[in-house]
Amino acid sequence: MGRLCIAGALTGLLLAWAGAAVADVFTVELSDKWIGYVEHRGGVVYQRTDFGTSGSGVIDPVLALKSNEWEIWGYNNDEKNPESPHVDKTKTRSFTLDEVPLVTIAGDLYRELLLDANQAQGAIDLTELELYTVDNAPDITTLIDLRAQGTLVHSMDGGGDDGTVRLDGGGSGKADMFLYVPDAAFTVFGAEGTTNVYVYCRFTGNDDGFEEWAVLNEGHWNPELYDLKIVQFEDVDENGQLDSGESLLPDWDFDVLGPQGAPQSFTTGADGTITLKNLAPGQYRVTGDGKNGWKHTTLNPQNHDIESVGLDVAYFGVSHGAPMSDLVPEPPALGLVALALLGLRKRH
Ligand SMILES: [Ca+2]
Ligand SMILES: [Ca+2]
Ligand SMILES: [Ca+2]
Ligand SMILES: [Ca+2]
Repeated sequence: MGRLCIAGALTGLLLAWAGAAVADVFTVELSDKWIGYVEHRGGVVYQRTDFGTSGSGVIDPVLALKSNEWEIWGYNNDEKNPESPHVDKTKTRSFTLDEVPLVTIAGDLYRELLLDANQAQGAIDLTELELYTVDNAPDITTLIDLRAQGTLVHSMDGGGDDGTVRLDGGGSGKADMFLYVPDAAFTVFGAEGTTNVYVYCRFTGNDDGFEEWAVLNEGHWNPELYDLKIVQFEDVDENGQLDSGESLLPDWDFDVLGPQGAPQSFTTGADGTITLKNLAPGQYRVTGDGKNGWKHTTLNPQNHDIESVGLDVAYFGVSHGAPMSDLVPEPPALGLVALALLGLRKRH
């Protein structure tokens, strides 16, 4: 699935969310290193991360699955979810809302959960995720009871939609995703300390244990959510998309005109990108300066709206050769080829 397809899926998701009755099947590719996060269903944020968990001492597991089966599922409670054969009883327990860290995003409060998936080969899909609150009841032992007695906080699916979040999994000790849920979405019963939180999840494509949900002792929150990332790539096949094998290009200039007024100039770094941090909300007009002997293969300039959260990555493609209107194309300069090769290095 190409990156622009991801954006299309996101757009479809948002349209489906806005329309409420429009059914949609979509996959959010958090396994794609360039996609930092998406906003999903009522302001819930799924953020890709490489956050290290081994030896940090700050991770407190609440639900773990440890099966190697292709499809696995479970939820947390003190009875260790006897209904599911996949639950790791040593790392699964009930927990209450006061244990879930609060973080602030653009002035709004969110609750933070962390997922560390593990996968030997390829990607693993989180196909179902439901969060519930239940008043002072840590021992619900069937999924039917949980869905009947719990107050729904968030579901990836619903309204006829079927969402999937694809993760690369990686090894143990490296988390895959932060989940940020608006604090206002949680129904609090008597007190946060007696409001139990349930996480129900289902994965497919699994080939290796463990999948583990945890809370941190302190909220983590990555401020990159306010950022706009500009990506300059060599669009070899001129299809307007950054495809596998295409290079990221350092030392390309861009002008950015933000809501504050005067345009500013930036140059792509060694990784072929520019990241503008902590932006004020508003519209940003990004113009690629281009270079002699190259032509644009994507829209230039591009307008990007920075809101509280969103998918703020601007892809700019160029390819060798003069614009179509020129009759005599120039051969690529060796220096530019060398720069392009530098851009081949992937970020990790
Ligand atoms: Ca992992
Ligand atoms: Ca689903
Ligand atoms: Ca696994
Ligand atoms: Ca391409």
